[in-house]
Amino acid sequence: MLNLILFGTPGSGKGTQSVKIAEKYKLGHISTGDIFRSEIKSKTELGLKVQKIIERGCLVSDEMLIEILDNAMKKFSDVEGFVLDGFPRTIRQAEELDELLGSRNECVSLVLALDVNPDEVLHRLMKRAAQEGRKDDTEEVIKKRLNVYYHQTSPLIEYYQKQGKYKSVHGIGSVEDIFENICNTIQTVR
Ligand code: B4P
Repeated sequence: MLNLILFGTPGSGKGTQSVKIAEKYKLGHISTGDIFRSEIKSKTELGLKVQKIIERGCLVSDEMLIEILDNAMKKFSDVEGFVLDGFPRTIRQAEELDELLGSRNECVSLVLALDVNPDEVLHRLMKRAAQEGRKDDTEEVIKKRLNVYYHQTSPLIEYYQKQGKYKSVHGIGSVEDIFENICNTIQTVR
């Protein structure tokens, strides 16, 4: 099984590249952000709980996340692994992911980090805000999300470097060129 984590700041291209990776390598694509947006849209109990948190640019609590991930994984059959997009985002989520995969006799194969500078991120997300109107894509909330990333999520870099699983890919350029670099990096663990 190939279990990949797509890692990077908000707006680094995780969602964009994950879709392509899942298709090419026949992986189940799990985007925790997409799951939350769908729950919010359908006004489910979970959606109502997380809406305000997401609109403020904060992280949803770790307690909720692992159950959501476990349920999402169970929905896939006939896949050759998973590409996790937006998960884990804290050390606790990473530890729980290791446990969950361990219980299935699997592990994280590779953490692929998309390296994009904050100015480019802001530019991309402001552009998306104009096109899609996501409530968490205002300048103020984007800055908050970047701040949350540096404080709560970036410690994962060291966590996965210690396991020898962290690889960084240049994340600026055309979607196709970045995808090609990602595929070359994936080949090193296959
Ligand atoms: P996400 O949906 O994961 O939001 P994101 O980090 O902004 O990534 P996204 O996939 O949207 O952007 P992408 O980089 O692909 O999370 C939203 C919120 O949900 C979080 O803030 C949090 O509140 C909550 N949440 C989710 N997971 C959680 C967890 N594990 N724990 C706790 N809370 C959680 O793309 C951005 C833009 O760039 C797109 O418009 C795209 O078209 C563009 N782009 C992509 N590649 C490009 C390129 N090469 N060049 C130019 N533009 C490009």
